[in-house]
Amino acid sequence: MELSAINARAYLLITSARVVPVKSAITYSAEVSAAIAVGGPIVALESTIISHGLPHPSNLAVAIECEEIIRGVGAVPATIALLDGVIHVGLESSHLEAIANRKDILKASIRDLAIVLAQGTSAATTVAATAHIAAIAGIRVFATGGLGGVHRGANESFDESADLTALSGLDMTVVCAGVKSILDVHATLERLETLAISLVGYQTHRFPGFYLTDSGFDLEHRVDSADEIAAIIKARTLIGTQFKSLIVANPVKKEMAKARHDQILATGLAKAAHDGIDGKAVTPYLLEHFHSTSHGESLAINTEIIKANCALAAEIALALQ
Ligand code: PSU
Ligand code: MN
Repeated sequence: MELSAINARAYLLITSARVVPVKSAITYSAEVSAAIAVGGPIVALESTIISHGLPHPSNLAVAIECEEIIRGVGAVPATIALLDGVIHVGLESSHLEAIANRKDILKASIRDLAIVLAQGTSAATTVAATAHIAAIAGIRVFATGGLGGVHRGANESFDESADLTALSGLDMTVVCAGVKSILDVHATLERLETLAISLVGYQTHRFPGFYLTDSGFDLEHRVDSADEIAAIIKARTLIGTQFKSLIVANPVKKEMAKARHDQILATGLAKAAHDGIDGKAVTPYLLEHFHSTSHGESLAINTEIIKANCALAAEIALALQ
């Protein structure tokens, strides 16, 4: 048996020893189950970016385009979400429409998954929850826009995304454009180090800042090709560090003007504080502020980011074959 299959199984056993399946196991889309059957390349995609990260109605078009890009490279997209109490790995078009359009879609992190399942409700999955489900399904490559991280003022609010702790315990390679500047980037980098999450820059030595190609922080490691990343993923299993995720930071090509970015961010943070936005509402609130204030510029950049990350993740999944 291949090592990755053993790892996926071990993870499933640990999980099932503690959690009693409530309503159903995972439901796979036709193309994902076909790919699993032959061990083909699969890329996991999160759904919170669709329901809570991108404005309606562009969200559905972007989600469809991302899946098409992955297919174009020769891999299979597996967008993950919970619909009416069922875990889906790979969404058929009606499911994708439901996530993009329905008003009752919750934002689920790992701790919410069992509750959503048991109560038969519907939720999009964050990076943390998506990576958790993808790992159970044996998928090891995941594309997203930006990771969650340590929020500004976290020394008082304690607001640190569960994305970080989740990724510190999963065999996953996550392609992202760094973390958004809405966060405390320096603190996030420190937490990634503490949590032993590997971090490489794709064709860069600088940590990307989502809307900006450079967040202002150096990266120790740079890679230049999908093959190089695949070699790192394989080396992880040799040294037993595969259960700490690998983050591939892929900077956006055409960034937002820095002054404009900083101004929108400052007004967004002030508005969020004034409106008393707290907890899991903070990230969607600030993203929405960027989208409405920049008159489409942040949406265009966000779209470019996720498309580029999907393409690179698909290349990595292929290189792992
Ligand atoms: N970054 C984006 N768009 C998003 C998110 C992050 O560019 O929609 C979402 C992801 O699903 C991520 C989540 O896992 O926000 C983090 O939320 P929180 O800060 O509440 O953990
Ligand atoms: Mn939070």
